[in-house]
Amino acid sequence: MEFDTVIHSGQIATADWVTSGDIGIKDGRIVAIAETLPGGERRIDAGGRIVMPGGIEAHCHIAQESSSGIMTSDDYQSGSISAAFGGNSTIIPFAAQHRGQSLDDVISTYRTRAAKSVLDYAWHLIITDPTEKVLNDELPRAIQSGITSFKVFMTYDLMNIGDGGMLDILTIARNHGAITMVHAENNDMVKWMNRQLADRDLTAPRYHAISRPELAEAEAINRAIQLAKLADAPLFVVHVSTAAGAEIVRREKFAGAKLFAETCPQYMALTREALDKPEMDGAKFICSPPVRGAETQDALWHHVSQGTFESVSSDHAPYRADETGKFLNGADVPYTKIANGMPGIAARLPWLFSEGVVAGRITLEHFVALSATNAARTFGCTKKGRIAPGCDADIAIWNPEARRKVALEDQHDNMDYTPFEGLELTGIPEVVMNRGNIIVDHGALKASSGQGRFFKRAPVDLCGRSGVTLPEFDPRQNFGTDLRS
Ligand code: DUC
Ligand code: ZN
Ligand code: ZN
Repeated sequence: MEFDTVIHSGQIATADWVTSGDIGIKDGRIVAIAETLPGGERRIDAGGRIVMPGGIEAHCHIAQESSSGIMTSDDYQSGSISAAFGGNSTIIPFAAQHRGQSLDDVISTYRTRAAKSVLDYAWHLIITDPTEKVLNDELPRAIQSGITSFKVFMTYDLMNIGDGGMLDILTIARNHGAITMVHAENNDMVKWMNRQLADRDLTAPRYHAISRPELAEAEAINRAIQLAKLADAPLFVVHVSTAAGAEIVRREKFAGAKLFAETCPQYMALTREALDKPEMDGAKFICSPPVRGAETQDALWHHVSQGTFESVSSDHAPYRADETGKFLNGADVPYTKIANGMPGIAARLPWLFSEGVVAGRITLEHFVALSATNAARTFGCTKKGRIAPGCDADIAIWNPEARRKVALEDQHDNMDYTPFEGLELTGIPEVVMNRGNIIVDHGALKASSGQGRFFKRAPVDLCGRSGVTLPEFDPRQNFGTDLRS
């Protein structure tokens, strides 16, 4: 067979093995893996390099308005380019429903926005208004069209759908082969803390972290899991930021819940002291859930290396530190009026490689699983996130020894700061491919706007997990039928 591209003599890293060899690519697909392969219209010498699946960034906010109407600073062009420079071949941002909006409208809005992506993309739907029509008509159709995951919120008055709303969504997801992602923080605890702080005029950025206690996350994670168990539905807990939350996830997984989870670099690379920076610079580090203390960093690393988390995702939620983003509501406003989120789509994988693999906390195989393969499995990306014949040639070639310091001037997003400024990292993705097309080549962008494609995802594969059907919830006994029928 004549190959379009042969990647020659790399150290091929997958989620379960590392070996050296060649990869043959034809028509955008991986078609051969062998000790050596002949030919190739293009031959890439990967000697001394790691060849792995391009990352799947499964938690990022791109061209998305917050519930209070603040647009992220990245659109699909800058966001996807930044992702590619960070070693990703695929992005799964959110398409957010605001109350009163139909999901058909949401999907068509994001279809237009995403037309500029340089990488392949899919969406998780954020559901804030689970009306009868949304539940019984729009969501099943969305799943049918290959959008097989939703995110729901347990916090924020404009987004929180309540426990009953969650049960409804979880049930639709279960019945139609989708997975529900959850932002788990107890809304009333946060609101109560906000009032305590406001009464005392404590409104500087540092109080953002204090207003969202670790207990609020742990309580809500536990509640979300119990709701998912009652509905016998899969659940993905996003951006776990606390040791207590991670511990609950670990315990419930071990007990058999259909449970998946992620944490993010900011919870292991930063601490809440960042919010104390002078002159409102702390606002750059406002995100929800908030960054925590140094002891949390160690605990989360422990959970990453022991397998509590499927993924380490960026939660890239970029708002510039100016009047278009963080300070849209004014330069000196209380933390409650400052946009929530920070950039990180380019830093995620280099940081995880450096602090994880190079520092000896995780194996290279585990790095591949956390950055791509597990997200592919959990979110039904059947052709992505793996180096295997038949899969899309979504590949990243890494120089594992190159060193650099993170600096704003090297970023490709549309931001005016990086929260990881000055971090010294080892390991750089030098070449990034999407469907066999080179997107990034040694620091140069080779892609043009719009060459990424939407891809349909399969019904969610529960990876053989048994699930927990509680005695109280036996659909056949209670309803005389399996709810699927
Ligand atoms: N949740 C996110 O996942 N990202 C930004 C803010 C939020 O509440
Ligand atoms: Zn969230
Ligand atoms: Zn997010």
